[in-house]
Amino acid sequence: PAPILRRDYRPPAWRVPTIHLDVDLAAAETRVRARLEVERNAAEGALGGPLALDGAPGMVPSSVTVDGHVLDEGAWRIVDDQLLIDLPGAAHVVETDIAISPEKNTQLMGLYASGGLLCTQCEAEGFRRITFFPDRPDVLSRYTVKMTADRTLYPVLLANGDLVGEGDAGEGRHWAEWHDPFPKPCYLFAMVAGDLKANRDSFTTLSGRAVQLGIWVREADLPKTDHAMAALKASMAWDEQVYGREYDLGIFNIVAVADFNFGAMENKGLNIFNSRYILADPETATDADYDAIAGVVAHEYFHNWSGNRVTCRDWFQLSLKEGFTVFRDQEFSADQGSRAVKRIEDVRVLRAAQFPEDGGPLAHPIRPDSYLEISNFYTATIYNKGAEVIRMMHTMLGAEGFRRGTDLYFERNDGTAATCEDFVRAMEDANGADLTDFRRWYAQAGTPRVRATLEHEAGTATARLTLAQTVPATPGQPDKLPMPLPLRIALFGADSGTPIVAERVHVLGDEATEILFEGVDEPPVLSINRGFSAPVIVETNRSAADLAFLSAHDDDPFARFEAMQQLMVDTLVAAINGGQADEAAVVAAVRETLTDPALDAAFIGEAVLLPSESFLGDQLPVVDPSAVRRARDSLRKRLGRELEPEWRATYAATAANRFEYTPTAKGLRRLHSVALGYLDACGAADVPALALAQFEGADNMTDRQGALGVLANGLSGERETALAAFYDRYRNDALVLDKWFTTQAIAMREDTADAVERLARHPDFTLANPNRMRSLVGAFAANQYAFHAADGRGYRFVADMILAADTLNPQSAARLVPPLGRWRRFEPARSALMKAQLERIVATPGLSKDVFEQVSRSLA
Ligand code: B3K
Ligand code: ZN
Repeated sequence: PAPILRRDYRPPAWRVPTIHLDVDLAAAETRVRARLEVERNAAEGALGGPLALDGAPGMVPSSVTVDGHVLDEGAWRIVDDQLLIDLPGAAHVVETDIAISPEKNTQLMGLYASGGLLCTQCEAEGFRRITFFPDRPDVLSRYTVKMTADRTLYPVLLANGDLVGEGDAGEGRHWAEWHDPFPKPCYLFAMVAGDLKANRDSFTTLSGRAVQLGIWVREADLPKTDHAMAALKASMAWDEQVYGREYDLGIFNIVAVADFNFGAMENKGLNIFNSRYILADPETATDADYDAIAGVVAHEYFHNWSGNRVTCRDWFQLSLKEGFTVFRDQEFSADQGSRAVKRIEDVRVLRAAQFPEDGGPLAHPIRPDSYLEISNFYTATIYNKGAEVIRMMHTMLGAEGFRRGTDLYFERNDGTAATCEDFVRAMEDANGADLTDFRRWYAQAGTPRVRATLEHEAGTATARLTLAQTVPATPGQPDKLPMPLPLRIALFGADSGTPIVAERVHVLGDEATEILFEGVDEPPVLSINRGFSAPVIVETNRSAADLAFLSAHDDDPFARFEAMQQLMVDTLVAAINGGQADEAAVVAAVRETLTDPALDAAFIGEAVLLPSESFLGDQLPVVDPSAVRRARDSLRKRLGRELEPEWRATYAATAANRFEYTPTAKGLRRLHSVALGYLDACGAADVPALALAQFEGADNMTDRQGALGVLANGLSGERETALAAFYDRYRNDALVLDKWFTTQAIAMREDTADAVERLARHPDFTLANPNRMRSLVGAFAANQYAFHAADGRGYRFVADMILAADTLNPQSAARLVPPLGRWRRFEPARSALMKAQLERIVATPGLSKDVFEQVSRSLA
């Protein structure tokens, strides 16, 4: 298949200002009659030719009508899944009629069945699986949708916008008609039919309009919707306060479904969610789940402006809505809880998912230049690096300047399909700024490296900071230009322990620069990229002593965390390379953090954790997962042993009372389980019993899962007791059962690969449900040591799963490819085994475009 290129963009030949859908819903067969008012696009550069309506493979209309006349079969044709109709005039009414089968739809794109529900997912190109339509985001239409269905099976009928009519349809059926006054691209269309109950609430907007809110779930799940509702209302208020953006319809509905390809979808006025991002109560959801729910609810809500009111011209502009909206949800969450801990978590995600992508065969700029299958580009680069690029503009322009920029962006582009360029230009115009070179962030892939060297001259009391950046070559982009990046920098006095140069933002625009600091009369310690102001890798000439100092004294909590991480990384990398590793410095620094009364538990719980095995692997030119495991394990045990009294004291001091969902209580729970993990590492004989007691006595899932995770890594009899008890207790709760699979897939044990192969044959395992698939296979592929079992059976297993899943759900299957795609990073034996599996996959006949694209790029 030929790739789609960004530079080939042309405005559409035809516009579709209005569409009426008449949908007769049933799981086996649904009939869709569409009435499109089309007009030739007069815009400059627009395509010419016949009306081309996208469809899916095998789709054939049972009739096509133009201006009320049924066309003969010869008057329309299907070419490459498009319905082509030659139209004589400039405006016509085109009607099509088609039957589709939701229950046979295993891809979960278009209209599909999930449990007893019928629901839709259209982004990016799912609408063409429902009806013939120009399925591209720059065709905006007003939708009227009439749904008819069996009243008993589907008592609730929902679509976008406002309910404009409903009634009886005879023979046990009923109908509802919805109208959405806002023109929208078809990827934002949604429709749900099912036996659902609503948690109802309301929100009064800034200008005093009342909005009816509904979160629709199965009746039994209603008690688990309060947290999502609170998050929705908080998001609505936050977007008014921080961005001046008000909700614009009278109704805002959310529906939770069990089978969903990703997190959630921002359909206008009718968000559809993976149930894992809605349902929560203390018994079944962890604190991390609660936080993720609030973040995703906010994200989808914020899309109402950044995505829906202003949408994307084409899919190459995806980061326009996704990067910006991730930035918005990150800031929302930071404002709701601990800003420092939120930033630490976000940087962890960036480093775990985006940096490896940017350094591997799938690297692409946040505004890509080509794709085969757009579903493959919903990546950490588009989302998370995209958010970092927005954040850098926020840092450089300041909060007020940034707000002026977004105001202008919304004002200029409201109701249109815009580009990344429109966003940057609004930032420039609102601030009189020049972002010419900054635009390279949209065009160039690869994580920049910044080398920072600080030299002190005691005689002249000066310090000289040399900064140099390089942007590595990535596939298709051998040569790069420097990219302007804002670095927050401060200096601390090593003797006085206080700041000696206050924080400033330096925008490194060139390849190299020098900054001179005067009046530096004691040895300075460099604090740089504070708050992770730029998404780059910073290398410095700081000693272990400097890093230990910063981990105890920096006044930026993120920088404190970062100094500790760097100290740990330096120590572990030295150990992996068989060199001199200063473990004692790490032990001392962890002790200091652990016992610092000024620090809160949530922060401590993050700071004392060792970097993950995969992150350590990313620091090495060639990865030997066994060497990484050995070094990390040895340091973990030493931290456990040498600080045993401190871990015991911490464990006791963080013991919870009754469950509360507050930042303080969350932090205590986090540190409690971290302390248990270190006690386990020290090998104390009472730990399995302690963990089992925590497991059994817990009144919340965070404590219970924390204890289970510790037990699952070990060999004790308590391990089997707890895993069996967990299964018995939650076997009927799919979201919790996912945790049971994941806990075993991420276990740090020698036999994890065996266990995972066994679990794939468990009666509760299925590839048909994306959450379940990810809970086992995705989690396993992220367990570096287990996935990279030296005999290659982890690779074979994941390749088998990719091939099996591809016949059902290509989008989900393709998401399992990147761990294998990292084959060039591993020692030769493993590397060859990984490559052989990719070659096996690509040689398989009948592969989807999704998997083909990811595997062939990985091998290129
Ligand atoms: N916009 C959707 C993602 C759609 C993914 C399609 N493969 C959810 C989100 O980012 O909010
Ligand atoms: Zn999004």
